[in-house]
Amino acid sequence: MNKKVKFRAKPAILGIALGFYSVLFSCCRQEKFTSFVVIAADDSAEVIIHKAANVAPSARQLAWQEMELTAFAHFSINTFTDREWGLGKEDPQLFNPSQFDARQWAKVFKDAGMKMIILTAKHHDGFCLWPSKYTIHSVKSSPWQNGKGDVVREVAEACREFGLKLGIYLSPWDRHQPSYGDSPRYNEFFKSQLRELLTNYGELAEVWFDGACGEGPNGKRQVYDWPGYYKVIRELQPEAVIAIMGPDVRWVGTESGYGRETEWSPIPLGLQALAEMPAILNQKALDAAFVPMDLTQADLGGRDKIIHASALAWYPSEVDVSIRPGWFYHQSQDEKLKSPEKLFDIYFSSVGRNSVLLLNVPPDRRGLIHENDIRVLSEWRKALDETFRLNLAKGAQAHASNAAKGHLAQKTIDGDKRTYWTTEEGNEAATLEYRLAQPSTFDILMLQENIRVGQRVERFELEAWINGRWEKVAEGTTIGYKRLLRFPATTTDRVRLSITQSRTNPTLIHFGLYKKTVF
Ligand code: FUL
Repeated sequence: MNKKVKFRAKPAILGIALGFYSVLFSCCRQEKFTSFVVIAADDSAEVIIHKAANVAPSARQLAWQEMELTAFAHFSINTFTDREWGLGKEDPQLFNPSQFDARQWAKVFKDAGMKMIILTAKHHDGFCLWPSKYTIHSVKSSPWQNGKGDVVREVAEACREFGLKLGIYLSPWDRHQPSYGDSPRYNEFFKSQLRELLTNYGELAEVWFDGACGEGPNGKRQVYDWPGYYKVIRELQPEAVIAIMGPDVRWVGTESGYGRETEWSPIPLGLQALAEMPAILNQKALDAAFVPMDLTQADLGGRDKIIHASALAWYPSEVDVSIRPGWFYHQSQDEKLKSPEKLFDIYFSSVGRNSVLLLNVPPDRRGLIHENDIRVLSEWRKALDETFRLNLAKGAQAHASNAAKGHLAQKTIDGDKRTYWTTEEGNEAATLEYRLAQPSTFDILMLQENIRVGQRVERFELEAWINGRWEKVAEGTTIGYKRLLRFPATTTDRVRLSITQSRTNPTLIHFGLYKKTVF
């Protein structure tokens, strides 16, 4: 259902005429703009590959990536009508959680290791979880807290108290708002709502835009002003990433929880009228030219893709999936939750495949996270903690076939995220050998590139010294921020990692070997 929405929205969005960059963003920090590069018509394949290897995340993209695990909270009028998509005609009187407690949500998510809560401030039905000045279709027309309540405020405060970041989902598609479909008027309304959310609730780390775009009550089709929306966000919340229908974070392309085996963060970008633009030197220019597009193919950033690109941008993947069959809470699904094992598998296929996992856990009609969801989350967390408690490569003697000055192989196991191994210029293939302190049994490999300088590794393999010879135990293509591979349990005191292909000199922050103790 959801996937369809994203596709259905596409043609309308692709048709949007984007404005050019005329207004300066006073808030934009002056830093080297490396998250975007233009490919010139006469660039050789070699030049293009080198350019791709040096595209790096912006500061807000890096902070976002490092969160790894984030929570989605779908909670709204749908929670009380048992629907997934409201019609926009629901009576606000229905919204009345009996024991609403945002602190309980925050504690549950914090305990599960999540770093942010993204709340559905407004879903497609238009009902607002905050008392917006621009509509009465909100919590203020509900009996909850006698119409004086504000879900967004309570979640924001709980996030601050528990050290979590806050994100908002604001659906551009609004089935309630009469001006929807009257494009300029609705766009003004939408931007006013955005401003309320971006000014009144403290710092936001992510703004999540779905692409759904239905027909308005007036029979007219709404044309969204994406560059105008981005501008409001950059002005008011410069640290927030704009996700899905935005230029900072990309939808992985499925809601199954399973990302790609080969997942590139630098990918070709569709840009509006690139040829007409003098240059893209900063974020505001990129925002103005960005065109949301369909990014669901198997490999988005391989050599065959970048060679034909006109521009490349750091555009990392987010995996959104629900712990339950639906996005909203339905009592009928209380026994249909994903198991801790399933979530464990999803973790390897999202965080372990260079993506951020956005796991939806919908609060129930009481306004609490249901006991069954808490049980699954805590068993899942326990399994992750036990599995990754001990890096069996720690304390090993590490040696690389080539290392740049100050970047020895030992840096991959020193537990310090600021230090890393890399090779001298011109060395794109290399081998790292680890002599473990004692023979150990492991079945998981964890690798992390130093994405601050870009994503580079294209192929690698892990071998173990068994019965006097090297045996291949695992292999992969991309690494990126984090790559996890599972393989049959292997016992040895000597392993070697070969990076057989890289776009320029490879880097590695972390090399880890772990043993799964559960499931
Ligand atoms: C979709 C929406 O239509 C769903 O209801 C849900 O909010 C999901 C995360 O995005 O496209």
